[in-house]
Amino acid sequence: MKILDFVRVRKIVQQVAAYCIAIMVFSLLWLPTASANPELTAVKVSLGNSAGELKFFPSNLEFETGKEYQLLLDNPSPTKHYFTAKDFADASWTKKVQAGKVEVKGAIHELELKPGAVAEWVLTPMKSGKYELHCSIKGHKEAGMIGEIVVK
Ligand SMILES: [Cu+2]
Repeated sequence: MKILDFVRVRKIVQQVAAYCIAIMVFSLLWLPTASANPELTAVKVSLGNSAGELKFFPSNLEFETGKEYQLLLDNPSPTKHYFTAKDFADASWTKKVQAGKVEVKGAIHELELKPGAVAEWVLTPMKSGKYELHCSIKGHKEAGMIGEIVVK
């Protein structure tokens, strides 16, 4: 009888442990998106890369009108870059741009990101079309720091 109890208790302990591990793994998987608003669609764009390539990663972005996006920009490169998409910005409604502890409200046309910087641009594209994206630093656009934003 006692041995049976012991076996039962051990089974329960094992089950609880398995649940705990499952919950831990689950929460770890969710951690990167836990702070993000679930209503927003996150789109990540890197301005250059650590190798110093003059490109956007990715360089082709797709959006849908009327949908709210969280455009997550980062600059992993050793030089500063711009995310310039004036026509796209004009065709969108910007809720905010957040960088560090500063939140900027209102119309935004381009963002400058220094090396290692990250910024969040929350916007809703309002007009479909094809828009140009480029970096405004002299010579970067010509070197390939250009992209296309398609709004459907
Ligand atoms: Cu650049």
